[in-house]
Amino acid sequence: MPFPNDFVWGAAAASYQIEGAARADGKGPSVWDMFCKKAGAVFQNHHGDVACDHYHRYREDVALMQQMGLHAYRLSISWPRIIPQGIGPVSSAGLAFYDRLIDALLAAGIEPYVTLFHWDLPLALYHRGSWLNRDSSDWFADYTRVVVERLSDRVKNWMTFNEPSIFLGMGYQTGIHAPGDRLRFAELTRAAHNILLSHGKAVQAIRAYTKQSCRVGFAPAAVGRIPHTDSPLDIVAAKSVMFGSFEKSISHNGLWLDPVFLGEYPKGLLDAFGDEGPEILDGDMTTIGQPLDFFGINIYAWERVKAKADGKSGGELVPYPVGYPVTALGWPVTPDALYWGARFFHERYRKPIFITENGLSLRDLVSVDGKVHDPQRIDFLTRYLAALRRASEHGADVAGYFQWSVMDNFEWAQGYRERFGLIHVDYQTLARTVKDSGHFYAEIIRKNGSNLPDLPLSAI
Ligand code: IFM
Repeated sequence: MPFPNDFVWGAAAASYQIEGAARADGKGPSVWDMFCKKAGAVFQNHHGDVACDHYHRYREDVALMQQMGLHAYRLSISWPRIIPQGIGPVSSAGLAFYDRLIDALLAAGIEPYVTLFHWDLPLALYHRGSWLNRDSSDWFADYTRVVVERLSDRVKNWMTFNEPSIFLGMGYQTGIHAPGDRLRFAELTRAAHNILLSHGKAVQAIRAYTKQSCRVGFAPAAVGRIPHTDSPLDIVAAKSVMFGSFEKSISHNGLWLDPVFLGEYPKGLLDAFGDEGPEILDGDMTTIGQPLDFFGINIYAWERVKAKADGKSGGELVPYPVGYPVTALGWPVTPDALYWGARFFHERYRKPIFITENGLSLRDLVSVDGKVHDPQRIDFLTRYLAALRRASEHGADVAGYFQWSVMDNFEWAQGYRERFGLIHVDYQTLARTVKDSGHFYAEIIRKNGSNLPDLPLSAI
């Protein structure tokens, strides 16, 4: 069976990872501009000052997207490009860039899917306490209003946050990402609650200021588990790890997904937090639980679990065997994560599912024939998309897929070492080359996935 006729085939990227032009046209600094200046914080001290120079080369990039036949492009807006100090004066030059980009996309027949926050917090707001400050939700709602007032005559699909559990965990708990903090647990739950409030207020702002009917979603990462077999016991074990088994962790799905889609934190999670949980004021959960139109989810590598031998709830980890395929980053290749992810999240939250990110890093290079041969990415796409199609056949409402990433880019603390793109970028010359996988993806799009092999789950 093919994908649904209106299935959205897309690719994604994010502002700091590709735009460059870090100080152009009055853009303010972000926490990432600051973090990259700390010696040793990023691989070989790489930074996003130039990145792919998408800010100046967006026309060429949009033309390549069009050649690949993308239906949609998921971009993020740089908050400090729009409001250099995070609050206060708005930069018309910053808004004008996104005007140009969106106009170019629409002229190429590509639908923009806009994420409002993909990690480049204005540095000035970090100095005001960032997400620890409850006012952050008003700052974010105000920024959202400015963007929506300007772009919503053309943008019909919005997402608030990208992977809040990751930017909070890596930026404020382990300090591996910007801003490089290591907060106490109670501060982390306070920040999480403020991020969720920011999400809710942004959804309200989008609905209040949009100039046309639009769809609003969220693009979290999630804790995901693949059942070791499709036996009911292993399936229950996987779900129990994902949605029950509460522990004192800021990654738990109960912290990020249940409040947004079900309007409450699970009691078991608040119990696990004890007196280190967030302060919840009257009305907060209603604000956070604003109705959404779709469930976006970023899925890469998931662990595998089986039912516990003693029959207790939760699951037992089944390690991947020696020699199991991994990407350049060492992430296991686990295509059936797309199958179970689409099914589990659809069953629990009852919203159309968009895979808002999925992809892999490889050590790609331009060969002597001038092409970029990346058979492993082709194999990855084949397996993951075959699994996603099976989820759709088995009843999950799968509405779209965004490959991460449309082009090689700045992979945060890993700098430019990791190449995730369908398009290769030469960081010396900034030349772009569509990889073999980009041509392959174009063919999948053209055929709406009917050229994918019919792989049984066990063979994926
Ligand atoms: O590059 C990142 C992206 O910014 C967020 N999701 C995961 C990708 C690969 O690590």
